[in-house]
Amino acid sequence: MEKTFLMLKPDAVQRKMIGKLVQRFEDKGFELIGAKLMRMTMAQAEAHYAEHTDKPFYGELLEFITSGPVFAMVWQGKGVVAMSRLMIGKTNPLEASAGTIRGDFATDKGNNIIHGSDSPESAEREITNAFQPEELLIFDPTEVKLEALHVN
Ligand code: 3AN
Repeated sequence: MEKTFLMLKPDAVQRKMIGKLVQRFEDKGFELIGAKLMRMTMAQAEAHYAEHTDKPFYGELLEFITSGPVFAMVWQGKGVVAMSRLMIGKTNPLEASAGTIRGDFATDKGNNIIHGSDSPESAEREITNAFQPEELLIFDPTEVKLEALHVN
């Protein structure tokens, strides 16, 4: 089953938005299989943003993401990578539609509330960078269905 790495950035934690942002993904129907408040080390930040090394904003990016606690999460579900990117909205707040997280809560390209993996391969790499395997639950949708059948 597909997984994605979502990370509420230091601005979201500071603005006390953890609850309402987690709620959006729960409401959508995805499964939360791992979550923690953490402070990214510089090494983790560099690994996370490795593809942006050449960008002019790379230094700012590292400085911001290590500036305070982040809330790192692993979510599971069908199409969770693409669908959570839709729910997050475009990087440029001028292009992020109302109703998306960035459209509703962000005004800045850098301090933009939340990160979401852009592919299942990135998700795998980003999850490994932030979580130990034993910090993640194993969620099997078929077992959940069977359990519900027993109850009824
Ligand atoms: P996204 O997070 O929407 O996938 P990417 O992968 O293009 O965006 O960029 C990674 C992060 O770099 C963004 N989340 C944003 O915080 C930062 N960023 C992107 N473009 C800029 C920019 N022009 N100036 C400052 N920061 C930027």
